[in-house]
Amino acid sequence: MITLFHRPKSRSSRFIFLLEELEAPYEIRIVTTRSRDGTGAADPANPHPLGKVPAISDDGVVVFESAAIALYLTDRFPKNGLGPAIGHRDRGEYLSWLAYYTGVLEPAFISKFMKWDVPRGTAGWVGVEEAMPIIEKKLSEYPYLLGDRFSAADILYGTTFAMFSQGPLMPSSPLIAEYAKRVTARPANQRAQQRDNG
Ligand SMILES: N[C@@H](CCC(=O)N[C@@H](CS)C(=O)NCC(=O)O)C(=O)O
Repeated sequence: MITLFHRPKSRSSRFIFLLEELEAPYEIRIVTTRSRDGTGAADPANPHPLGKVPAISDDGVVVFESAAIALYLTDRFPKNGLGPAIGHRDRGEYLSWLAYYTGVLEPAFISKFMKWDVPRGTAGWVGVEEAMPIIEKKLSEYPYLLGDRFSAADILYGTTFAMFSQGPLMPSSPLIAEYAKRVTARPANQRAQQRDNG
């Protein structure tokens, strides 16, 4: 049984979406986290070493960091094909998009939000204007990041774009808006939203 350590309307919400897609047995444990305004506190019940969400426990095996959790869960529950297995041709692209999400895309958005210039050649990531076109190129040719196949990578990207595409952090793109809609309209996400409060 998977326990998801979760705070409503946070980065852990999309793991309810993923667990629903996977038809995995899971329970949700709501925890507190620190907030940007300095209020709130890390919850001693949360096994995440930084007190953040998401974290999961699989009968005591703890996994934290969104990309790692996505990979762990799609390997662990392969039935619905949400992640290509080891040896499958799409596996390399899948791992690349998962790592790109946390290693490049999130830092790019935060850099823009903070109005930091990304020191090209020093930072391991790039600015949003450079990070987005490779995603847009893929999605101009295919419905999903792995082509015709929906995967857990789309859950990370699609939910993030659904959140940011209306705001100033992302260049406006009908293609990305359509993709975000395609991902978030899935029935598993509708079920997930109903469970977001626990
Ligand atoms: N790199 C982490 C980021 C997790 C994260 O920052 N989560 C936020 C909620 S959206 C959080 O728990 N913030 C509380 C804190 O920073 O202590 C991941 O992708 O899983």
